Amino acid sequence: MDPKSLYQSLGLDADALKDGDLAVRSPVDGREIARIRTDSSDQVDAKIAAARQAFLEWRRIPPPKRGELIRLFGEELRAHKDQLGELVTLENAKILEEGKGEVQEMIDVCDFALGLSRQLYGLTIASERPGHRMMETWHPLGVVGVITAFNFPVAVWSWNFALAIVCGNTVVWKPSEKTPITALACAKLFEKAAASFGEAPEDLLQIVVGAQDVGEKLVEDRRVALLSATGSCRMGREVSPRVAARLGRTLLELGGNNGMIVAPSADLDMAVRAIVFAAVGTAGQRCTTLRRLIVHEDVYDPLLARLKKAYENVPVGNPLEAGKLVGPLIDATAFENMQAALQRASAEGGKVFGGQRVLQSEYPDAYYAKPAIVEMPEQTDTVREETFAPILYAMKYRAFDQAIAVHNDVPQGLASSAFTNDVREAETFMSAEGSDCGLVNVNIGPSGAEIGGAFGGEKDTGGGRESGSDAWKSYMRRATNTINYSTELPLAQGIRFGEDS
Ligand code: UN1
Repeated sequence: MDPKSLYQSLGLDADALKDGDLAVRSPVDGREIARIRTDSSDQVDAKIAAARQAFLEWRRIPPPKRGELIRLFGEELRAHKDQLGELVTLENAKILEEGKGEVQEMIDVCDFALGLSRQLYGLTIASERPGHRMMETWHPLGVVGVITAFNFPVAVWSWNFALAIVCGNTVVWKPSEKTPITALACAKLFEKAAASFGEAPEDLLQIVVGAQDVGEKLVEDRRVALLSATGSCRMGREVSPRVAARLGRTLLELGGNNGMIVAPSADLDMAVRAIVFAAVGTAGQRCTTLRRLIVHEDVYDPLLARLKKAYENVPVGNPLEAGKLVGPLIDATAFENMQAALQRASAEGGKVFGGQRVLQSEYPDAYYAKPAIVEMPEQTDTVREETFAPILYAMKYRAFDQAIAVHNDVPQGLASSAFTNDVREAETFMSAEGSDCGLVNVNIGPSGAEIGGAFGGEKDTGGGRESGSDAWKSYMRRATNTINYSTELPLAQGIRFGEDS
């Protein structure tokens, strides 16, 4: 579909997307596809105020009813899955299959949040005092600020949004300035859902468009009760202390440097498929992308030979065309960073396979690259760094505990996996002495997590958890209630205060 028809099919006013100050280019071919209006400081301020006002109303709506609004939003997403998926591809250049997969991830989290809206359970607690009862109640926080990255322009927002809304919050969303159109399309679909819901206050969702200064407004504003931010470790290091200084809450999803251990007992057919999907999928631009391969010396040569063959044949090209598995990098800077990392790795003794720019004459303003494998003599500083590109560093190991040590010897701690059919190795990898990551997989790759689990990681990855399990608790505040239904007033810890003993 041409961009204009695509915008219209999602309810966007195509003409209004022409006169803004922010030029949006499609990484598919580098062409300008829209001009979006950015928000001034005053506008951001007004949007936060509007979201705060809407919160005062929304928090009164019973959670299962709030779930109904998310159910309706999920229906809009189902009805527009193909169009929104295509817009994701146009704006971010992941292949269509993955663009639609991202929308499916949104639908899944809406279903999850709907169920959750009837399960915001608190504990009841045995009181030490007679005639007393204790319990926990969970209440909404207020305005949740959500800052998202270009690589999952809509799914990661939806994990935050669907949960935040059923928990009774309102949301101010700052999408990446590289992918604002998909955000505006999501807002339109949500508007439709809110219209059929009928009782939603306006301003439950506010979108703020702009660069770092807009994000900083959310960071500094005390009305933003929780700031959920996805991006680089560098960004997290800037954001976290500033929100902490105003004693606000953060939920951080930062960089990953995800590894896989391949043991001698591994099913190599499965391992090859898992590695290729996890390392080259989304052109290596997932935070869960496989970046480090730690292979037992007995299977290293056959595995590497098979991987190189697969890499040679992987179809790189226009992500809107059927049959392509790897689209371009997001922009020139991403390509330059990739080349610089390959050069550094090579200077550190790495043998580079692939990695060169392709399709340059066809797409002079887009950055298609062959995915690269770099065979490293050891884990060097370059390997310890996350480069957001399809580079897979391969290293050998001899003993499993050494493989775990190498695996954990990076600053980040997001996703990890081991391919092994040895139950001792598998269980050790998942034990306290094993992987130090937030996502620890056996016989599947590190990427492509389902929404039902809590998503996030440790160390420089920031410690946040989003999406499934009990991640909803980050979007609520807990009140501990003690109720006295007796006619006495006993004090806890048996204290007697001014009474005759
Ligand atoms: C991200 O790259 O920011 O597990 C999120 C995955 C996807 C989400 C990735 N479900 O790869």
